Amino acid sequence: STLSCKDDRSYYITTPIFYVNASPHLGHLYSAVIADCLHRYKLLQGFNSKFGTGTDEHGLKIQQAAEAAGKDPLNFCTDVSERFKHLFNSCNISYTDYIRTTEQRHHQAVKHFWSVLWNKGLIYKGSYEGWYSTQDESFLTSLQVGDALDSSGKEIKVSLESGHKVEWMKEENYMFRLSAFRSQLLDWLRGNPRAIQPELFSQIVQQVLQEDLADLSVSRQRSRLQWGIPVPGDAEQTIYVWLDALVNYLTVAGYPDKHDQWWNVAHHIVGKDILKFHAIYWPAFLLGAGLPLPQTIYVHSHWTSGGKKMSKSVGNVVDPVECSQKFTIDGIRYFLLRQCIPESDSDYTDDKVRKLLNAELADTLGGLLNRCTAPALNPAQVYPAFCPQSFPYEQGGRAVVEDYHMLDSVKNLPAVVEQHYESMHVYKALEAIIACVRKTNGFVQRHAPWKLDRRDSEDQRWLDTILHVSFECLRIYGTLLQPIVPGISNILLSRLGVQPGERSLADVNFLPRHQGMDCPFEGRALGSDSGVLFTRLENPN
Ligand code: ME8
Repeated sequence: STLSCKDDRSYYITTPIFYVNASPHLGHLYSAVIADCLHRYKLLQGFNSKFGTGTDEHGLKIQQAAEAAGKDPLNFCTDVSERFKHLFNSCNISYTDYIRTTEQRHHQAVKHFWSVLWNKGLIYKGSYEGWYSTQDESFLTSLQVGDALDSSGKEIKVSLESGHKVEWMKEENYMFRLSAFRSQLLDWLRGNPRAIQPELFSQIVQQVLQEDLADLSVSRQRSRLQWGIPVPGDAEQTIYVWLDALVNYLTVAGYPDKHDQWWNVAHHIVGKDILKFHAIYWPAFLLGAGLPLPQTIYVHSHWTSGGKKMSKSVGNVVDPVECSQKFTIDGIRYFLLRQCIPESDSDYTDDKVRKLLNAELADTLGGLLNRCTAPALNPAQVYPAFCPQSFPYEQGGRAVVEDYHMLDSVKNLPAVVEQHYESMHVYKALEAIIACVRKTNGFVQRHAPWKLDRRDSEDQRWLDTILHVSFECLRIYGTLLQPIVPGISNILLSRLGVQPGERSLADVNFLPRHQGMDCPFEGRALGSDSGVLFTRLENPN
């Protein structure tokens, strides 16, 4: 059937679409960088990859923010949406579609989607009574609500999960038959243990699904909420912003009439704050509409600052534009992906960024490239030749057993990295890469090529062989790092003389000379740019 027919060479990745009630912060950039990394990785693998991001512009929260700013809502949304777009452009987030929920194509998709659910009898008119958090645009049960004091010391009710204020609401609404989907959702998660990753989050969702699900209110009275898409056939009601927002993933895929190619290979990146919407509501809507479920929902935890979740309402946000100016764009991309473990929160400090980037990008990776390309060791400035007689230790060459261990690690590295990318453990991929870079530094250190004498022909061949092996390692590292630090990888590969058409994963073929094959790079002139990958950051204090 067309529903199960997957195009093996297509891939579709999304970020959440971000609320435009305030400017972007580092947490938003983080989700975008993960998605960008996976998108670029798929392109390197030869996939046809689509990457959607954008802004979520409807709902009560935006309506109130625009009112508070004294602005027309659409102008208000356009201003902030442009800020997100500008941030993503400046950080090399290579999205292929930037969606705004105020666009016409999206209105059409949402109305169509609503009508499908309506025609299947999954939406009915009812009355809703319960807690609502405008900040989270979320309905909560009394078990999810607790007591707190607001800033003026007044007793209020808050969401236990987010800490945001909730209010009691009672309205005539349209309701979606969420309760009918509980067992189908459980079957989906049990049958697809990799549908929600990491595993921890799949467990959390399965736990929630042990209990009955209540039906979900999917509209608000127009008198309360004007800023949104009207319910088809009932202008007195506005569609609930989360139903509206989730459909963005379909809009980008070409819904309602040409979404098959992309919709069958969809992957979502989301923060754990919006797990319920993506892992329960969204799959239930899709099942209801008779559409395939996403292939993977990749969930990540939060960046905190001063121990608290970075958020506009707490006021502890880190400005990503400032960060990229202080630490460079590749620097901040590297830090975000290297530091954050999806399963747990990470606290941000400038000091951590500086230490990590100095150690890994400047000293370890930059140091290796500098050593191997320095004119003192490489006076001809070419990709050095490998001498098959100098290397193998079984045949009287000079390599030692540790060198063979290093070669094995580097040879396996692309497969290791691939496996970590596929499970969104980008930090593990980076850990594996940097461990190999250290091994190559150890290899150079061990054989101290600077002590060899170029006038002695045997020494010279061994020196070139050491450099050739190091270059081959660097070529692999540069190729694998492209999705993470595209700028630095480009400097590195260009310095080695590796051309833009030789940088895909199909080109990695590590150290062919060691297996008696030709190496296309040997003897090539090095790139003339200095090859400074990352300039050490000074401590400002
Ligand atoms: O929830 N650490 O939008 P939003 C890491 N419009 N990631 C963070 C973060 C932090 N401290 N803070 C935010 C919405 N994020 C809805 C989504 S999707 C159909 C609609 C990231 O502007 C993370 O991805 O509040 C989180 O899920 C998202 O931004 C929430 O962004």
